[in-house]
Amino acid sequence: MTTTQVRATCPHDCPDTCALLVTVEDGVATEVKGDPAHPTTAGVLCTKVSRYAERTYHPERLLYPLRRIGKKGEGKFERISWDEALDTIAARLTSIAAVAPEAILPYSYCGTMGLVQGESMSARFFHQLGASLLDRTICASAGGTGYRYTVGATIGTDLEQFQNAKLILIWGGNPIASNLHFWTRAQEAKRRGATLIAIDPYRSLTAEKCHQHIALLPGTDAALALGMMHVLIAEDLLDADYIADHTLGFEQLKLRAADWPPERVAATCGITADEVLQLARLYGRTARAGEPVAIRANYGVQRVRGGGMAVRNIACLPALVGAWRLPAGGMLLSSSGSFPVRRAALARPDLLARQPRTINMSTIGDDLLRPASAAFGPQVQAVVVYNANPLAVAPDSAQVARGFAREDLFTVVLEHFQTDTVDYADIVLPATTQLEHVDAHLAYGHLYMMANNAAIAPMGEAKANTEIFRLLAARMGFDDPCFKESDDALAAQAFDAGDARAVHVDWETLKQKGWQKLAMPDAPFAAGGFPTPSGKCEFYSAAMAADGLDPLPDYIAPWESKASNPGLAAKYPLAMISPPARNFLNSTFVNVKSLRAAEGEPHLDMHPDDSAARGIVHHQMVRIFNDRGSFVAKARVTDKARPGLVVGLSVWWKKLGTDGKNANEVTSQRLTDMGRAPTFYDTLVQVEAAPD
Ligand SMILES: Nc1nc2c(c(=O)[nH]1)N[C@H]1C(S)=C(S)[C@@H](COP(=O)(O)OP(=O)(O)OC[C@H]3O[C@@H](n4cnc5c(=O)[nH]c(N)nc54)[C@H](O)[C@@H]3O)O[C@H]1N2
Ligand SMILES: Nc1nc2c(c(=O)[nH]1)N[C@H]1C(S)=C(S)[C@@H](COP(=O)(O)OP(=O)(O)OC[C@H]3O[C@@H](n4cnc5c(=O)[nH]c(N)nc54)[C@H](O)[C@@H]3O)O[C@H]1N2
Ligand code: SF4
Ligand SMILES: [Mo]
Repeated sequence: MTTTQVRATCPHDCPDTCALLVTVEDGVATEVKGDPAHPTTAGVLCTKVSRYAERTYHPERLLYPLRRIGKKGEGKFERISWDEALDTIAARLTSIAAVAPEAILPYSYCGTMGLVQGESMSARFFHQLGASLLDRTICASAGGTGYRYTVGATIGTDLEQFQNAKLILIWGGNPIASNLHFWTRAQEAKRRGATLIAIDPYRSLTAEKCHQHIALLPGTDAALALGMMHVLIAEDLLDADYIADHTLGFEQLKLRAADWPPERVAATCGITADEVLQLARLYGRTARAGEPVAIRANYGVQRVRGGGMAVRNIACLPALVGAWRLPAGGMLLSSSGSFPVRRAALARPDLLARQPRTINMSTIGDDLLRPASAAFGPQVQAVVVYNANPLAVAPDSAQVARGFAREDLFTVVLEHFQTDTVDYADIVLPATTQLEHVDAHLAYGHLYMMANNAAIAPMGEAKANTEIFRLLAARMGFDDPCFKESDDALAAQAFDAGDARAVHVDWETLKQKGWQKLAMPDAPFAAGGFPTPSGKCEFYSAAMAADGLDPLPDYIAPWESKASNPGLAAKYPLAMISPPARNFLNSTFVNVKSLRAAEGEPHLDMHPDDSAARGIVHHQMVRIFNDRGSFVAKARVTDKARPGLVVGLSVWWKKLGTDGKNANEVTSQRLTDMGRAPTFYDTLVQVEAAPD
């Protein structure tokens, strides 16, 4: 027997991007574990990816190309050859492109975060074709935009510093579920005497283990941050030198913050004025004492109408108290902007003959149903889905299903499994998993460039995304040499080795070592140097003004809340959020039995006051509904949900849910203030006993 150990990288959409060691015995991956030598992975994987071999060898893996024989959505297919599949797709795309290439739409997100299996060969293919561009907004674009306006780039506190912080605000994140290797560091900080505070409408697994939990109403974080600014300024808990040297617009900010005394904030956020006051004081005084104060802001705050502004306001706080001076101070939203990635070399936008229109992935439901018009352009006639499961994850799911059910729409899906989206495909192509292909990765929660080696041969007739697009390009007569590049050649272009941050590591070395930390200063903004237009942390942003936004921190109320839309709230009085379940990764892993068993079934957590008012008891089946749709889940009566809030951990495959539906039946296609992102956690619903 030959046993080898292969260096790999977790491909999932998770900030931790763990270094993996895959044990391969006679060509079979027998164990996937965390690399003990990789500083942030430290030999530990989450439960999900410890099961990666189980997922890879799952008996329901798609192993052959398929053609639909049933109705759309029914999920009935027959096996066909690769030749037939590729010929069918090439013929159909060619004939659509002959009339209107923009009628073709790629739909992809982060099923793999790999730079190679993500937007490299696929992007080249769609650029050459002249297809519509996709605005990839479904996750992080609101917060990312708000952070960039303020700080300049998604660069923040190094994960490897958080154990040294004295105070950590875990703001809109549930790291025990979604950022495990940050949580390890937060716990170490706690052992060393740090205070941990969770800011979250829900008593998540994480909030439960923090010293304090501030359970504000969803979508009101921007007001809480303004209230903190108010107190910091009123009580002079500021770093005047840092403000003078490294920020822009303090005088205007002062006037704005004056409008937000703790009492007003308390009323807006549904918390007490004392909570606002004490939070600001602890933050300001700890910094004043020369101790590191850190904010781990996560994406929970930005899935609401004012999500961009919320992140922007939070991002002003570290500069006010000079927290950036210390390596363990400051803020981390995402570290992705630290990486010198050569996106254009990978995606080759220069192949575009002209600039096509852009379609927002977060409004795919409406856009698939939109007729041709001067404003919209041609009707969408073909969708090619890879690395994504829009039927389950996109908002306003019933509308998404109506779109994909269009008989005249040609749908191709590249997948590992027969997801809800695959059920609507005309042609299904079996894709390789991370164990079967090569890739290069950045991370959004740490600072290591990562390499993934193929550990095993492709399963069945599965092919890598890159190979599929290479083959399609050849069939369609795309003769630019870039369509012949191998995955290794693509991976070798992923990072700019000439950039000092990339420490000149070449791909061969990275592949062998598995990972390489970027050369970044310990405290990125200790001496200012913000990558904003002014070079300062911008409390006042001229760029925001130019983009039609309030240039100062502001509060933008949710689309759907008691305060902002009392008419709607009279009908649908409960705010619903649907954050990630611990054992799933978005909708990935829902079909892995052991992990689904750990989640049980779709639940809805609701406060005892809200259940009592509706005569609902613990473990009763309930129907959650609004004007957009409904889904059924099992009620859990618990004070983890604050009164007025219901929580349905997500994202379930619809067909593995209780009634063939999931939480996205009730979420809306309305977008955020910045970044054109979805507002998953900005949803009013009503709950009733489910009919038998
Ligand atoms: N196990 C697991 N891990 C994951 C994922 C997964 O599905 N499962 N998904 C991955 C992906 S793609 C992402 S983007 C990240 C997301 O993970 P996070 O960035 O942690 O964000 P969310 O999980 O959306 O929300 C985290 C917390 O925010 C709270 N929250 C909801 N609304 C608000 C609000 O208005 N204000 C505040 N302050 N808090 C709010 C929720 O109750 C939840 O506890 O996790 C990644 N990691
Ligand atoms: N209600 C609600 N909805 C949400 C969220 C929420 O919190 N609540 N979170 C949102 C967020 S943050 C995100 S990021 C999105 C995530 O949405 P998606 O990016 O669509 O994530 P997944 O649902 O995990 O689907 C990814 C699919 O890609 C496939 N895949 C993985 N690797 C490969 C590969 O190499 N090749 C191919 N062809 N396929 C591959 C997987 O099998 C999986 O089915 O969901 C969003 N939807
Ligand atoms: S999902 Fe996240 S925590 Fe789990 S192995 Fe992957 S990167 Fe690590
Ligand atoms: Mo995400």
